[in-house]
Amino acid sequence: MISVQQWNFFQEHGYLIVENVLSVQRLAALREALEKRYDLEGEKAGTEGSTPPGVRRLCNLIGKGRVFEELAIEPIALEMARLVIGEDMRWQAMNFHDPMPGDPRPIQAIHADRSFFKNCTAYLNVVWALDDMTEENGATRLVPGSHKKPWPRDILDDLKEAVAGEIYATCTAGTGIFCHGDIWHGARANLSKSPRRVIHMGYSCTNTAPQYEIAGSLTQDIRERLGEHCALIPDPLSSFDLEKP
Ligand SMILES: O=C(O)CCC(=O)C(=O)O
Repeated sequence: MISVQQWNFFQEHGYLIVENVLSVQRLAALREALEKRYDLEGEKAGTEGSTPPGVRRLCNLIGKGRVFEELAIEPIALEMARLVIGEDMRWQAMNFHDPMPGDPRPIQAIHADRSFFKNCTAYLNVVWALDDMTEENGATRLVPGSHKKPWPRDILDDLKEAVAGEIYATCTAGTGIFCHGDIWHGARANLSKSPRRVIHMGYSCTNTAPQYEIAGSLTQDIRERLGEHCALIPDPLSSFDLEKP
């Protein structure tokens, strides 16, 4: 349950870090499922979305295993998404992001997620830390309070350098980092020798197209298990106008 203090913090700063959400067992199951899936997908891994150099990526994870399905309906994430977006909200994406240890290339430009999605009026990105996140291994950078400013894409050009006021979301494995759709943030390179794996999960308003075909990827069995959570499934991609305005 999100406390009033946590909600006020999120509104003021544009992010909230909640530690100890995922148990040790759950973390182990998620890591194992991701490794198996990564091997299974081989060269196709991440291709439904983006495949940045030096990053092991998997996309559209919701229908790719029970552990992912369960993470997509994690109560604290749904509670937070409903506070940010409203009752009528949808899944927008679920991606695995693993910058390879020692590879300096995977520094993401600072960005605000909502700026990428046409007609999107409300967005929440939940970054689930599957390993401890440290300054050295590339804890996500965040610019507190920037969700109240214009979007980086309007004013910055592919900015990979440090931004004034940025902090690193250092935390323990099992933490949920809740990011307002307008907060300036970015993934960083992992300059340590061990993995720094996250899953990021996007929730959006109903106007927002999913990042790839989610509805068509969910089988009848999955839908039966999801029950009332099927209300979170976005409309098929084909029903959205994806042309630029
Ligand atoms: O891997 C991370 O640090 C999070 C990246 C992220 O939130 C994003 O790509 O929007």
